[in-house]
Amino acid sequence: MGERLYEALAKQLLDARHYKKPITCLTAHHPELTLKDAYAIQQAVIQLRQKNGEKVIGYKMGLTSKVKQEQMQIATPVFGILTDSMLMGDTSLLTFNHYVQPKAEPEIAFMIGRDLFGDVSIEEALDACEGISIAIDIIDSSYENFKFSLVDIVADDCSAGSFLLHSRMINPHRYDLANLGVSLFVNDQLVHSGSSSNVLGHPAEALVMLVRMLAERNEALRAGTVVLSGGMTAAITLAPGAHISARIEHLGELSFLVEP
Ligand code: OOG
Ligand code: MG
Repeated sequence: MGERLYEALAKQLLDARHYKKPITCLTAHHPELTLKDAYAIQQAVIQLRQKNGEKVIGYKMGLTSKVKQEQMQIATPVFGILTDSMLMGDTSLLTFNHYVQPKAEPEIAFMIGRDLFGDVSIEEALDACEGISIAIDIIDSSYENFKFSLVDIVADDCSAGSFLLHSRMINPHRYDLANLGVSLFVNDQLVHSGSSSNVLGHPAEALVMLVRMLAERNEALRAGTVVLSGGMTAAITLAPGAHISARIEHLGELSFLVEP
């Protein structure tokens, strides 16, 4: 596999998002693609975004909980890369036609205050955090019907669409994060509930796992980046006019409106 093919496939993925025209999975045409190729295509997607002026600000972990793994039928945790254009501002109004097929899921965000590298414990990972907050991951997919294989999802930057962060950061040691109640509401109706323990037994395990995955490429997780834990409930499909809100015990509530 060469750089040229990675870039051509990355362009197809970004065009699908841009023109709101989902494509068939890359692996349907290129069954030979490996997971390593998939991360290289993801890199190419990010490089194209950077050429458009976007800046990398963090990472998202994906498929870190059983509920998400079962919903997507893929049991391997993965990571994607977040850019500044994905961070939703304070308006909390989501423009539906900016997305192909958006969905939302509650997550925990970790704000990294010190570089992390290699094998770290949960305690070391949390010590390196400046703060944590409740987040909502707005996933979107370049693929028809939001259906894909492991290789396809990694190439598509882990379905990164947008994300919301609560402005209130909490000291990561203030509460035991292992078992916080999580709820997701649509128009004030409870749709999904779960626990922070759904993410790998403890949400900071997602951070530990990311640091290990980056170390395999000889990269550190840098201070100043933000990391999303991965969804703690199944995702919900967004429809125009829907009011979505997520609550995590102790961390607060975050909500947005899908433009009618
Ligand atoms: C894959 C992205 C996974 C998560 O939190 O598990 C993800 C998908 O469900 O489209 O963001
Ligand atoms: Mg997610």
